[in-house]
Amino acid sequence: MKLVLATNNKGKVKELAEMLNPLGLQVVPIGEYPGFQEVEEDGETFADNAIKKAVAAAEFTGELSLADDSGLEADALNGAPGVHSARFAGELKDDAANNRKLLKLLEDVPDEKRTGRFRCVIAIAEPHGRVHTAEGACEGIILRELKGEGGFGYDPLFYVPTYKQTFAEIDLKQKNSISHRGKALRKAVEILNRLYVN
Ligand code: ITT
Repeated sequence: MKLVLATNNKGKVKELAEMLNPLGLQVVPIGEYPGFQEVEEDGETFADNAIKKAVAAAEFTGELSLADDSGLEADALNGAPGVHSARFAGELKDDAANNRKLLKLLEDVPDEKRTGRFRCVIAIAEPHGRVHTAEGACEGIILRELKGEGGFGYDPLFYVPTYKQTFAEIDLKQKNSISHRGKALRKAVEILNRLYVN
């Protein structure tokens, strides 16, 4: 059975594939379906947007589809960038510009108030059928400067106290073991195993 990954974010694809490939489903990125139009992510919650992306992909491809909507919430910014994480600094999705904007907004925020979390909602949609969701969160500290070369997005600013490292300093397997996406994915894998894996 095919499982379409309804994301154009290469960082997400790597992390999702690492955990989904062992299932025995045929995991196919949406990029392999020419003509699929990126949906407008105008939902108020991660769940709204994840469902919208998964349903659009399932209807376009006629295959079981999985989408991820995720983002970083800074407590000192009342939860921003949140659902606007990908385009925080402007219309283009620009990780470097997003990180610069976040650093600027948090410039005067003292260390003890630089708390935040990544959140992720994964939606799995059948073509014209059921939709399932699974969520995960990971608490951390937003640093004052970038640290580490790996990962994507806000990873170099997101410090995990238990590892004493940022998400950009740990490897993909370690990140999946504690991250928002890893937690949501483990729940999604349970759903896939129960309902769709023979
Ligand atoms: P798709 O909609 O195609 O999946 P996207 O990047 O636009 O790709 P989102 O709308 O869910 O996806 O935005 C998620 C943004 O949140 C992402 O672009 C990063 O800036 C940030 N983000 C989410 N998970 C992250 C992670 O694990 N590490 C670093 N940044 C992350």
